[in-house]
Amino acid sequence: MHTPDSVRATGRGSGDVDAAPRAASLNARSANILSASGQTRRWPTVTAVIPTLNEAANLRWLMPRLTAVDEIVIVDGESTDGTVEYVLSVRPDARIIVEPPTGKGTAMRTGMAAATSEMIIMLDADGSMDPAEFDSFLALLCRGYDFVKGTRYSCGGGSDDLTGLRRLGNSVLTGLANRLYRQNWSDLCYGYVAMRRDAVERLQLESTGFEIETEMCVNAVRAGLRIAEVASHETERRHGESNLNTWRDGWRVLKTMVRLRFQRRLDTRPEHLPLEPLPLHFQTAAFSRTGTE
Ligand SMILES: Nc1nc2c(ncn2[C@@H]2O[C@H](COP(=O)(O)OP(=O)(O)O)[C@@H](O)[C@H]2O)c(=O)[nH]1
Ligand SMILES: [Mg+2]
Repeated sequence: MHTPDSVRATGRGSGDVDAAPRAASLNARSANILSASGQTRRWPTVTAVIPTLNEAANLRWLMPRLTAVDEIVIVDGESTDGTVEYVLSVRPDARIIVEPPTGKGTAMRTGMAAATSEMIIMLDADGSMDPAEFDSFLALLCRGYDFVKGTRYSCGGGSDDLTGLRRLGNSVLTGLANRLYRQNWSDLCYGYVAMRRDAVERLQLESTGFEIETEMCVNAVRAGLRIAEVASHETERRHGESNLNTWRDGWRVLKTMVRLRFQRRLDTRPEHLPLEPLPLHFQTAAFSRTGTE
């Protein structure tokens, strides 16, 4: 994993075309919100972690929509299409980590380790995952869940991107994971995921490729994390080709979930705190705040 000398952090500058809406949005996030019980609660800080491999064309769609986060971490696999230059031209405050293109899993682990906010949201750079859904993930984390995974198979979710073969493979792998780990998930192989930053270490991730999504889910079980699914709609990748190979990566997912099933449990949290209801004011703020248009 790459160390901080490859991290570039720059201050906000005049080239930041979205500075005004973002500033307004961040003010809304950091404002204290009066709860029903009269106590004030604060939105947690949020880092978006985004792996990129030649995604400049797609980032023209995504970057202007990343208004409601406190930190953006881009882990770039030495893109040759101007990905890094584009990000810095519109978001000079983004943190960019460049490392060899050894797989999405490696990139995500690097990004999670670099994130500094209380909550982390992971999404692809290809424009298939909409930041307008951030609040659905964050609301569940705020209630006390540690790990919230998007699902394209519950009411309100969907996919324009899955081929028939991938859909079948995902369904078989999800069913198997549910058997092996006694879960009731509806979608295993989906990379739109959010977690508390203190969950990162507990997950003890080692994957290098697309099987990282499976490893995150099954290690969340093995570590005793509180897991929730939330509906998400995946659109088609906007430009370019997927880097995923259905057979090769499906096989890696299968091997990962079977291998981990027979390893010792990870350190588990002794007991869960009760889930908190979200006060009404907090909910209202959650669903009116994301400025993505
Ligand atoms: N840094 C880095 N990012 C990668 C690598 N492989 C894939 N990605 C990124 O991971 C995300 C998911 O990849 P994608 O090709 O969209 O896979 P799909 O969503 O499963 O079709 C995209 O944002 C890619 O740019 C890699 O080796 N290094
Ligand atoms: Mg994708």
